[in-house]
Amino acid sequence: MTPLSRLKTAAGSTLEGIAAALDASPLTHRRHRIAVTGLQRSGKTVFITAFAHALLTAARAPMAAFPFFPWREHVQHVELLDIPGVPRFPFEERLDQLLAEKPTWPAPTTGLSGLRVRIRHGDVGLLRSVVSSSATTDLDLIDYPGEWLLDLPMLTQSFREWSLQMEELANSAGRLDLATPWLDAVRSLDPAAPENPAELARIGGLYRDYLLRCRQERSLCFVQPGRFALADETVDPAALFFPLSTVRSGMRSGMRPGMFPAGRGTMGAALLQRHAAYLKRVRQFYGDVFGRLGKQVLLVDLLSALQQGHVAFADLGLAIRSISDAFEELRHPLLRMLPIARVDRLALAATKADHVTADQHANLVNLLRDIVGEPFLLATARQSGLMAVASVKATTDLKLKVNGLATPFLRGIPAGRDEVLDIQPGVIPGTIPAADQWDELGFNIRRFEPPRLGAAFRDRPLPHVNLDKVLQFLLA
Ligand SMILES: Nc1nc2c(ncn2[C@@H]2O[C@H](COP(=O)(O)OP(=O)(O)OP(=O)(O)O)[C@@H](O)[C@H]2O)c(=O)[nH]1
Ligand SMILES: [Mg+2]
Repeated sequence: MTPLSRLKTAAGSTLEGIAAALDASPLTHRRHRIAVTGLQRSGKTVFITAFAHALLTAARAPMAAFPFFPWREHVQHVELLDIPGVPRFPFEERLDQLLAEKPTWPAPTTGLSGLRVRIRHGDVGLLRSVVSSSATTDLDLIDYPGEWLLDLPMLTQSFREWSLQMEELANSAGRLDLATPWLDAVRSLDPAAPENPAELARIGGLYRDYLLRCRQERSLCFVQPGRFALADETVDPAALFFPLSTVRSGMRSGMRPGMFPAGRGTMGAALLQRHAAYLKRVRQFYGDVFGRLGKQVLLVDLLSALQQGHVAFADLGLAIRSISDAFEELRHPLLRMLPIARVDRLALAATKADHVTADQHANLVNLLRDIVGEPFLLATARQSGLMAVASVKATTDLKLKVNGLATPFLRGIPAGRDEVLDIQPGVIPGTIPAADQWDELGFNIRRFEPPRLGAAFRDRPLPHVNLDKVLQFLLA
C-alpha cells in the first residue's frame, strides 16, 4: 500500500493531506525538505526560528553575521509560507518572544507545525558549478514535540521485544524505586483473564506516572511510549498500554513456561491491540511526514544530560543510539517497514554550544561522536556530519585571570536571574566518562536566559554558533 492510499483510508487523521501537501511541488521549484528532529527540549523550536530568520535576513546582512549563505549575491526575494495542509509554525510569535525587551525561550511544543522558506534566487545551482533550471528553492521545516521521536524505535520491535527491554530498564538501579507501584500492580495481572478496561486503565495510569516521574524527577529521557510522557497531554484511558513480556501473540509453537497466549477478549489481547493501534499512529507520522524528508538535522542536548550526571547521560546515550539505529533499520530496503526516503544528508548537532566556552566545542563534537557510536557513523559516513551548534547564542566568551592564569569564562544571564554574570563552565570530557570518573569531572553547565537582542536584530541573523555550517552541510 502506498503511503498516500494508506492516508486515504486513515479517516479522521490529523496527518491526512500532509503527505500530499509535502509532495505537491511545481517542477520549476527545487525543494529541500528538512526534518528537524531531536528529543524533548533539545532545541528544535529555537533552531527553526533562528534558522528561518537567518534565511530571511542573511543575504542583506553583513557577511560576518552568517558567513555561509550560498545564494548571497543572487537572492532576489525570501518569503515565509504555509505548507498547505500543515498548521503554520508560529514563526512571528517565536521571533517576537526572542526579540522582546525581556526575551523568553519558547514553551514546549505540543503539536505538529511547519514553515516553508521560499527563496527566489538567480539561475545558479547551490554548488555554483551546477547550473540549475530552477530559480526557486523551498526549504520546508517541520516542528513537533520531541517526545514523538522516542516512539520511532518501537516500530522495529514486537510487543514482546519492547516489553522485555522496558522491563529490564525499569528494574535498573536508577529507575526501580519509581517503577515499583506499576511493577507491583502488573505482577497481579493475569493476561489470560477476561479484558477489564478499568484495570487496564489503572495499571496504565501507574505506568504513565512512572514515565512522567522518570522525566521530571531524574531527567531520564528514554521513556516509551513518548506520547504518554507529554505531561499536559490527556491520554485516552482506553488507549493506555504498558509492557508485559509474558504476553505473546501467535503462540501455537514455541511457547515457554510462564507465557500466555493472547486469546480473544483477554487482558493480553487488549494490550496487544492497543500497542498495535499506537504503532499505527507512529508509523503514519514517520512514513507520511518524516519519511519523505531527505535531509535531516538531529539535535542532541548533551550538555544538560552531562550536568545531570552519570545515569541521565547514559540514558540519553541509550535513547540516541536506539533512535539512530531505528532510522537505519527502518530504511533498510529489505524491510521496507516505512516508506522512508533516502536521507542524503544527516547533520548531527550538539546543541546549546554556547553553554560552554569556544575552546570546548571540539570536545563537545567528540562526545557526540562517542554517543552516536562509530558503527552508525561508518555506515552513514558519506551523508552524516557532526557539529556543535547554538541556534541563539546567549553568552559571550571572555578570559579572566584565575590565580594569575587567563581562564575562559562565559558572560550571560543565568537562568532565573536578572543580571549578567561571568561563569566558568570548565572543561567537558571528549569521550563518554567511565562510571568511576564522574566524581573527578570539573565542569559546571548552567542554562542561560535568552540574550537581550532587541529590535535591531529584526533585520539580521541572531548571534549563533555554526548555524550557517548546518545550512552549508545540508545543501552543499
Ligand atoms: N543558550 C541556549 N539555549 C538554548 C538554545 N536552544 C535551545 N535552548 C534552551 O533549550 C530549551 C529548549 O529549546 P526548544 O527549542 O524549546 O526545544 P524543543 O526541542 O523544541 O523542545 P520540545 O518542544 O519540548 O520538543 C530552551 O527553552 C532554552 O532554554 C540555544 O541555542 N542557546
Ligand atoms: Mg519545541
